[in-house]
Amino acid sequence: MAPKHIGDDARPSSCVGARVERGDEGAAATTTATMTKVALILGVTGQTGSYLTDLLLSKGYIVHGLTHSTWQNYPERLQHIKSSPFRSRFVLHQGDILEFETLVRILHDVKPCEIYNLAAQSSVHLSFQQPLSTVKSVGLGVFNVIEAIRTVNPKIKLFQASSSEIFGKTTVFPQRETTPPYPCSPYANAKLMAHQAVIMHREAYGLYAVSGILYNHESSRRGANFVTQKIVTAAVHIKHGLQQQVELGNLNSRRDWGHAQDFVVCMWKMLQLDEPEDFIVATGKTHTVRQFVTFAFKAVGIDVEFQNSGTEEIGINKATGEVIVKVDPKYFRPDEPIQTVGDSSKAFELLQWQPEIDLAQLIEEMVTACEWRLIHGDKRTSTRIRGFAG
Ligand code: GDR
Repeated sequence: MAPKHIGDDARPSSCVGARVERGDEGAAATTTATMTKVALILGVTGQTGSYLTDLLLSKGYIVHGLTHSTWQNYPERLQHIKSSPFRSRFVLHQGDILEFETLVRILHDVKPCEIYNLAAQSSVHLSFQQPLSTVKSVGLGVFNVIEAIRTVNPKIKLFQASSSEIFGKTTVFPQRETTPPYPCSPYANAKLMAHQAVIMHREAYGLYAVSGILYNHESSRRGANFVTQKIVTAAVHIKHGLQQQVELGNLNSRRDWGHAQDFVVCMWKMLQLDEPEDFIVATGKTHTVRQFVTFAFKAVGIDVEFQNSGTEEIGINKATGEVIVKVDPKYFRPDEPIQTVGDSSKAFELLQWQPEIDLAQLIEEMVTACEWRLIHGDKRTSTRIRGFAG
C-alpha cells in the first residue's frame, strides 16, 4: 500500500538520542502527521542508507536516521537533503545499534512503522582483520534491534540487509532464496547469523521481519575502499595524469554488480507486503573484476590489454604501452566467493521489481561523478547524481 503523502512542511516527531539534528524547525507547521508513515533507517549515512532516505522522503515518509558517526552539520551523502524541499521530514540521531537503551528510547519517541537495518561494518576484507568487532556490529546488532522492537512495539516491520556473501563457496549458480549457505569470511558468518536470527524471530514471535539478500550494489556514492569506486577513481585519475597505476587483488573474482538506487526500491517493496518474505536482490548478471577494469578504463577513453597471469598479471594502456594495472597480493583475501550471481525472479513475481540501471550506466555515472568532483573539488556533487531528492 502506498503511503499517504503529506506536505513538505510537516513537523517530524520529536526524538531522543545522544544527539539530534532536525531538518528545519523554523519551516515546520502543524499537519496531520498521524497519517504519515514514519521510518527509521539504521546506518543512514552509508551509500544505501542515503538512497533509501531519498526514496522514502520522495514517498512522503518522515524519515529518522541513526548513525554512530559524528557529523558537522550534515554527513556528506546527506548534504543534498539540506537544500531539498523534504528537509523538514528528515531527522538525524546519533547512536549505536549495540546500545539497547538508545534504540528503545528512539523507538518509543519516534514510533516508526518501518525499520531498515543497514548499520554494520560492511567491508569483507576488513572483517578478516577485525573479526570480533565485525561479528558484533553485523551479527549481534540485529538481535538488539529485534529485542528493541519486541520491547516497544512488535508490530514494527523490520528490513534486515542480508548479503550474497552468505552463499560464499557455494557451487550453485545463480543463487536463490533456497540455496544453502556456505560463508567463507568473518563478515559472511556474521551476516548469516543475522539472517537466521530474522527467520527465527519471525517464526517464534510472528514478527514482520525480513531479509533482503543484497548482492553488490554500487553508485557514485560508494565508499573508496570498495573495488568499483577504487577502479573508477583510478581510471579518471590516470586519464588526467594524477595517478600512474592502480594495484588490485583478485581480478578473477566474479560479482553481480547492481545499482544501490535500484536496490532500495526492492527493500521498500519488501515491507509493503501483507506477509513477510525474504528475497534475493540481484541483477542476475556477473562480471569479473578484470572486466570491470576494462569497462571503467574504456569509459574514460583508455583501452587496457591484460598480460601474464596470477600475481604477475598487468594491464597495459594499449595506446602508450604504460603499465596502468598491477596485482598486489596484499589485496587478496584468505578466502572468498569465486562468483556471486543472484536469481531475483521471486522479487519480480511477488514485488514486480527488477533492476533498471545496467552496468554500463552505473560505470558512466560513477565516472561522471568522479570527473565532476575532480574539476569542482566538491564532494557533495556525487550525492546529486541519480538522487531522488535535492
Ligand atoms: P565485496 O565488495 O567484498 O564483494 O562486498 P568489494 O568491492 O570489496 O570486493 C569485490 C571483489 O573485488 C575483489 N577485489 C578487490 N576488492 C577491494 N575492495 N579492493 C581491491 O583492491 C580489490 N581487488 C580485487 C575482491 O576480492 C572481491 O572479490 C560488498 C560489500 O558491500 C558487502 O558489504 C556486501 O555484503 C557485498 O558486497 C554483497
